[in-house]
Amino acid sequence: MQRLSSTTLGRLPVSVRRPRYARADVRNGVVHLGIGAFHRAHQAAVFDAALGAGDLRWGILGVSLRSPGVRDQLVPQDGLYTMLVRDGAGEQAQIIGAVRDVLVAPEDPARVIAALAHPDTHIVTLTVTEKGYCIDAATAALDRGNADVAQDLADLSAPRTAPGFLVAGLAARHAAGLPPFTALSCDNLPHNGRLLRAAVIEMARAHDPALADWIAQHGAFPQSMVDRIVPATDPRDIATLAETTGLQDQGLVKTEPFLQWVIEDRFCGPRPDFAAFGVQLTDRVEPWEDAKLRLLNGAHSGIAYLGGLAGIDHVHEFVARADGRAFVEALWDESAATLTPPPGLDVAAYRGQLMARFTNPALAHRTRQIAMDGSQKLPQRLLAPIAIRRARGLSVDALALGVAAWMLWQRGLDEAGTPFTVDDPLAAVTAARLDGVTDPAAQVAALMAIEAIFPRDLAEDDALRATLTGQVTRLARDGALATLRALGEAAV
Ligand code: NAI
Ligand code: CS2
Repeated sequence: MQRLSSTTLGRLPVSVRRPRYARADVRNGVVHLGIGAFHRAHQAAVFDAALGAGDLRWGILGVSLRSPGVRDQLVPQDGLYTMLVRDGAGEQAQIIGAVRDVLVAPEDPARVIAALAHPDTHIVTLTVTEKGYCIDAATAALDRGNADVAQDLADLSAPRTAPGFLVAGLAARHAAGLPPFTALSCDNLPHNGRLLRAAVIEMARAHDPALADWIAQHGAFPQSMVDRIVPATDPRDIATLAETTGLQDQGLVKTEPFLQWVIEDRFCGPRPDFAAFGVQLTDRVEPWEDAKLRLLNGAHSGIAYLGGLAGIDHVHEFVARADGRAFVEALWDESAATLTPPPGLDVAAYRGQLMARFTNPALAHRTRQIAMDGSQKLPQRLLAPIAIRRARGLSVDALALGVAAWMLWQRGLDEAGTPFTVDDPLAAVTAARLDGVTDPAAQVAALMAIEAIFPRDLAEDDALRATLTGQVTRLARDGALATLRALGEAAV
């Protein structure tokens, strides 16, 4: 079967929306690091809208810092792919034309640096996952134990990390007398812009203090809150689309109608008229970030570990259960009390909207996908609200149950006894801590002592340790579903 491409595009059914702008005239104003599914269904859709409105500066050069997978999906298709927007009732297909090329950094790092240093490049967006920022959570500085970071600190001729590439690109711009680009983090990290800025300046300072000062003075690293649920594409999604269109699209992404992007309006160069495409520009992103990370993502992580242990494969199946919904609502009651909602956010309405989004069966969002990289996600999603509540003497039963389920998950065994690989950059650390430890109290203590995950206040909190030990004991003995039921009964 033929692939989707510029030459086959015309064969698609008329119902499929497609680029109406002259792709040949588009310039690459954006370099994107980490071209996974999320970028293609979120930022790329917004830049595509800017192109569609006639501002042809915002084509995207995608970069994979790791594998060639997305390049091999998109380049034979001239960068074109389908964005399938699904709610329970139906599906809308749109061809996104904003991505014009994809580079694989390890194959040709010099080309990536040249792209970053190109005069047309104004914005560098990133979705490199939480671990891609290479920050040691315990010190808030670059993780010098990471071999790729050590390599980039020593030599930037062929960078390996996202901060390394940004510094190499900025150094080339500085040398050429060009202004810096705006580096715009789109990962689910609190203060993502501030973290990225600190990582880049630390990396630059190791090479050239004058460069670090130039970046600090002239560069821009806006915070941004990003939201759209984009589950990993399933091969069956590709097969089903091919049956209806007659073309194979290996770059397909599927998502929900909802899209939110809140950006701190601090760019050091040109940007699209974001507000015209539904993006919120503000001077305070943190309250939006906190609400999203603690409510949406906090619930997601709780669902992922409890559901994963119980053999519930998808988010919508978890919230279809009365006890699953009750758990999510209990977690939200706890987390919502820790928020200072931004003007314009009605938390009750937001919660209702989130539950409706979780219920969307057409997304088939896998609990296993969300369970990945828990060590990087727990702090901002569950531990931050726990710390606030503990400091105020408030209960943390639902939030802690999410953490307890994560603790059991580290054993790599679900309740049916099926082993799985714990997919996490700290998996070897958690495995070593749990090695030979069978007593729940000792397991909880061993995991709470990991400084890169648990802040000291929490690690030394005896009452929290007791709560977690009780929950781990119960989860291991009765299973996740019975534990959830008990939580619901206790709340009545
Ligand atoms: P994905 O698995 O499709 O893509 C992940 C990308 O990150 C790939 O390009 C991969 O090569 C790169 N990457 C992974 N580890 C890296 C590292 N250590 N250094 C550099 N690059 C690395 O995942 P997806 O769905 O695109 O999500 C990526 C990130 O986007 C998430 O971690 C999250 O922070 C953010 N996000 C995702 C949402 C979603 O629903 N999928 C929604 C909101 C934010
Ligand atoms: C999810 C998020 O994979 C995960 O950890 O919680 O990627 C979630 O889908 C997005 O943040 C929604 O915006």
